[in-house]
Amino acid sequence: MLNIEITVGDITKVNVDAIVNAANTALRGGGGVDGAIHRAAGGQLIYELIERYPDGMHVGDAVVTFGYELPAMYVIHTVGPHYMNVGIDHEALLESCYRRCLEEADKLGLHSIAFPAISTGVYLYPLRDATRVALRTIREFEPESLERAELVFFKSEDAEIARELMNY
Ligand code: AR6
Repeated sequence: MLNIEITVGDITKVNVDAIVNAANTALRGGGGVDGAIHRAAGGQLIYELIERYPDGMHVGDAVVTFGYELPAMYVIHTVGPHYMNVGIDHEALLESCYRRCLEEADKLGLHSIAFPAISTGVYLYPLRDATRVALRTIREFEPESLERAELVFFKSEDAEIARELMNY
C-alpha cells in the first residue's frame, strides 16, 4: 500500500519523481495549478505537449511529459471533471484521474508522486468529496514501484479537511 502524505504548499516546488497537473482537454496550459506548472517548467513543456498530444486528451485520462525546469523529472497531466457539467459521472471520472496517474507513474518505475486537489478549483468539485475520492483511489491502488503519494494543498484549510478524512 502507498504511503500517503498531506502537505500545504506550491506543487511546483515539491521534490518528487512526478507531479500531477490538473489540466484541460486542450493540453495547452491554463490558470490555477496548470498555469503555475507551465511557468515553473518553462517553455519546453508546451512544445512537448503540442508535439506528442496534438489532439489533447480526454477527461479522466493521464499523459506524461518531462518536467524540464521543475524539481520533478515528470509531469503527469490529467483532466478532472467539471462539476457543473451534467450527464457525466463526476465521481467515476475523478477516480479515473487518480488511478490513471498512479498507473502511468508505476509504468515508469517511479517511487513518488504528488497530486494537487484535481477539479476543486475552477472546476468546482467540492473539496471534501473530491478528497474522499482521492484517498480511496490511492489506498486501493496496488503499486509495483510507487512508494509514496503526496497530496499537496494550496490552502491550509483544505489540508486540514484532508487530514480529518485521512483518519476515517
Ligand atoms: N500548487 C498546488 N495546488 C494549487 C496550486 C499550486 N501552485 N495552484 C492552485 N492550486 P485548479 P481544476 C490548487 O483551478 O479545478 C486550469 O485553468 C487550487 O487551490 O488549478 O482542476 C486548467 O487549465 C485547487 O484546490 O484546477 C483547467 O482549465 C486545485 O489546485 C482548469 O483550471 C485545483 O484548482 C482545471 O480546473
